[in-house]
Amino acid sequence: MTETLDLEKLEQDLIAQVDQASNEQALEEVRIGALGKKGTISAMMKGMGKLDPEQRKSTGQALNALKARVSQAIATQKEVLKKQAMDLRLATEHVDVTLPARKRSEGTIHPVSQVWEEVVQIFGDLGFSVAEGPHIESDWYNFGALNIPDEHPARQEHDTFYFNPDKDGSRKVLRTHTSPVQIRTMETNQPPIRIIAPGRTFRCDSDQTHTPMFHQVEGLVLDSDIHLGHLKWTLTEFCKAIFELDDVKMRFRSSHFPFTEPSMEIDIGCTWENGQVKIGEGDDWLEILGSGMVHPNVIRAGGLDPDKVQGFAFGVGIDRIAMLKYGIPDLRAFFESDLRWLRHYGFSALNVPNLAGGLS
Ligand code: 2NM
Repeated sequence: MTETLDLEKLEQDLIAQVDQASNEQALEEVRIGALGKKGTISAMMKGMGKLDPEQRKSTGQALNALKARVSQAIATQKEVLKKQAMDLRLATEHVDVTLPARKRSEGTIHPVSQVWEEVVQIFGDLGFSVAEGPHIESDWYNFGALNIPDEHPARQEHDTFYFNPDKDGSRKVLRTHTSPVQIRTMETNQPPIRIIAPGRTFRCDSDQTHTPMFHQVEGLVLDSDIHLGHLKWTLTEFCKAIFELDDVKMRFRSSHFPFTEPSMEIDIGCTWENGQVKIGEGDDWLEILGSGMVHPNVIRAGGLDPDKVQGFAFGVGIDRIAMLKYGIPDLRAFFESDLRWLRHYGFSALNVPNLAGGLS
């Protein structure tokens, strides 16, 4: 009788503990306390060895039944606690999918970067690859190899930034054009060569239309049979593509550069409508490109044989194209890092120029 009462009391106790367990950890402690190796029910089961067979049978049955009910109560409580925990997470960790995904980026792509990328896309489509080289150059790569001898007036015209003399007396320069990249390319590649060299260039000059650092793309095509027709077609295609026009009026005007012979400056037709330039048609002209057939001395300086290899080269100002194409009036504002200017003239970083999308 006392035995039965003890078991009833124990069951009430355990069930109360189970019901009071407020989390899975507390419930697990209750389970260990009752059903674990050293738990109350387990201890009572072990103690049965001392009972006589009759008692052992009835007590055994009672204990097994108790164990089953307590186990069931624990399992039920476990489900309740699990659901509570999940409900709490769902209530506190919810995501409002109607919120904007991410704040709009505050940065913009600089017009120079935009045009740079457009030029790379256009020439990439024509089979050109991109070549790069150092900003600090030797006199040879910047001048000598380009058929500009020591006493040549172009050295003054280029307003070169010179470094202090090295130990051997030679003075390095900040490259005044990207042409040194073409020389380096000739030294390390065999024709056919089709490259453009976009990059920063430096001249000691600063006014409304000049900044001491500016951006150029130069190009070089060399093979055994390249002629003026290739130059004209390539640069006409470039002008149509960069200004996003089906047709563009062009003029190839005889000129002079030390590194090309013959040399041409290329103008495109335009009109002025109340202070704004309209590109592609009209009776005025805008100078856009310098170009020519690479001088034999330059091909030789690049380590190639001018009797076997010939081709054309050209140069275009990226900053100037950006001003014309996107109607930006003052060149100096390009490099002042004024956030209002950058927000106004900048491009979305997600709007990457490509020919299929019409560039800009
Ligand atoms: C220009 C105009 C004409 C030019 C020449 C070369 C080289 F290295 F191949 F000889 N690169 N770029 C060149 C020719 C550049 O810029 C107005």
